[in-house]
Amino acid sequence: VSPGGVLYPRESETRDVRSLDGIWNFRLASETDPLAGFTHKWFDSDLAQTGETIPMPVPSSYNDVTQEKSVRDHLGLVWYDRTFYVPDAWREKKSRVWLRFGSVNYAAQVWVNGQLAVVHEIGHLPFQAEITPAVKFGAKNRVTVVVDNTLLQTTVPQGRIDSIDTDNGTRAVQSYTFDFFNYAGIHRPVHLYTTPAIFIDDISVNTDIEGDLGVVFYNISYGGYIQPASEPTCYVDLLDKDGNIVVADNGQGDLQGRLDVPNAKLWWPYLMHENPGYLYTLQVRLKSNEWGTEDVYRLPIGIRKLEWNETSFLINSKPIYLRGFGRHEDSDIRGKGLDYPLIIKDYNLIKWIGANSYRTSHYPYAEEIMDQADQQGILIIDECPSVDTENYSPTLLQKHADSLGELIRRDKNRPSVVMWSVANEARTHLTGADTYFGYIVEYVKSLDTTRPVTMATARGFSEDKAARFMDIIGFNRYNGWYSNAGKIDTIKKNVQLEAESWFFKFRKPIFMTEYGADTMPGLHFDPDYIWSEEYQIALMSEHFKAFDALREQGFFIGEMIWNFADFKTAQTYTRVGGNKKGIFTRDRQPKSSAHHLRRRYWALSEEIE
Ligand code: BDP
Repeated sequence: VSPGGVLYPRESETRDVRSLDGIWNFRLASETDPLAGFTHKWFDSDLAQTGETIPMPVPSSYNDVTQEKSVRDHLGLVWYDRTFYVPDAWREKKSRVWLRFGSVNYAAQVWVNGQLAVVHEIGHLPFQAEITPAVKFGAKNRVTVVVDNTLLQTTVPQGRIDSIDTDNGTRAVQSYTFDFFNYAGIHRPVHLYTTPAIFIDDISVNTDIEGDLGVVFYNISYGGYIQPASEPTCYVDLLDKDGNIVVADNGQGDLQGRLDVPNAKLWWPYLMHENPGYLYTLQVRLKSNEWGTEDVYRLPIGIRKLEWNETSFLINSKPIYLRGFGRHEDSDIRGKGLDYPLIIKDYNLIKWIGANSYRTSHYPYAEEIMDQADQQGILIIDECPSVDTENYSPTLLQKHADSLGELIRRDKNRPSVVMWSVANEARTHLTGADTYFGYIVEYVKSLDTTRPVTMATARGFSEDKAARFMDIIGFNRYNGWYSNAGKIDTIKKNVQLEAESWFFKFRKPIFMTEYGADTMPGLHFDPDYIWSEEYQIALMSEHFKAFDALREQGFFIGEMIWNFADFKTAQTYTRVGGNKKGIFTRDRQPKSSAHHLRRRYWALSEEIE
């Protein structure tokens, strides 16, 4: 993990933020000479001289935007660039200038005016660099990004390059076992922003509850300080939702401290309180006397307390039952590109259906999506990009750990994040899985002890070697689908038996992280028959019976259906236009199952909360 923080760019009286989103220039690497962009320095020269570009939206995946298969199925490098102006006023203020990417999938190298600015590997995570020395103030600048979507056995997630025989000779193709399309490109917003010379680099917050008292522990780090100036001092206030100061700084100027909030308004999940997702603002002011500068950053925080034991998971001392989904960042045209209307539509659907949670299967979601979870009180199982993990190696372990390190650095202050998920369906029966996941969990614990660690397990409880390291055990199982397709009378017993087996083996809270059935909207069969809307409902109802029986036993803490919405996958004969296990279609219209789930989730909420 690169040093320093990755605080989301926020405007303040000391910080400017500009968006570099829009239409960028784009081109694929040359097919005959894939490295031509490097040898001919496409990042240096006027691109018009080195080849044709096409317009490409940022943020977006590039795959589905054109009419070309060569773009959709491209393997390897693609190049993006655009120009932007840097105001002269930024130089006058002696600002530092930063460039930040919300995420680029999978690996990226970035130049500003021909100077290498930053490299980053692993998609779905932000990265940034100070670019002050490279920018031209009061003038036009160029940013160039080369993106590589190649997945190998040592990337997170893993993939493989195969060679296939075609009519025109052999061709390298990307293969992967995970079940979602390997969309690529600049997926999330790009920001240019400034900080003062001495700046707030990172903020860590933990909260606790002592009776009516909310307690906020904070730890601030700064950057840009050069000796022998006297060290900067830090002032921290807490503001309520309306912007009133509720706890003023004690005036000591310490970087670490504790704020006591009498009669604190707690952060509650959706449907457990009339004001779910109550957020305070931590206002941090860093002052440097000798330099005469100040930096101000305002971080939204929620006051809540998590606890877990052998049978339950509690928020603010109340046991929680998770009603939710596995999801994907996925939609028509933009693929995994951030889309504001889609973000809000999805939360509206989540609330319409009465859910209180979801898992960010199978990678970290955009910060703009996470912000809404904080604000609307949706509980998040925050998953790193490790899916179908196998072929355990030291290189993979290091990168997997980095993905978690970067995820925790990004999301550690979010009240909505209530568990870390270290993998989806890792091949935990393989030799080495125990040492590997032992290390991974220890690493997560070294960074955060306030949240439980989990994993969406798919191996059986007798062969799995990793569940013992988890605080909470999630399992994925496709009863009535991949096993016993069409035979719903096998579901209830099997789900119950498996959940009980996990519990009695490990004495930890258990939840079902995936179950479901592919369903073609509009396909009807009575009596129910696989792929029909009737079958999806019947399969769900059998699961509900098992869940209700399990809830009575006291250790079963939640159900998450696979999937919230239909999504695109690689081309295979088991997928019709992608995975169809959504209870919403890909364009977010309800299948019959959505109404069925809605009745259950609302009834559960009334019964439990
Ligand atoms: C599970 C995976 C998920 C798949 C799902 C399915 O965790 O990514 O989409 O199966 O096959 O094994 O629908």
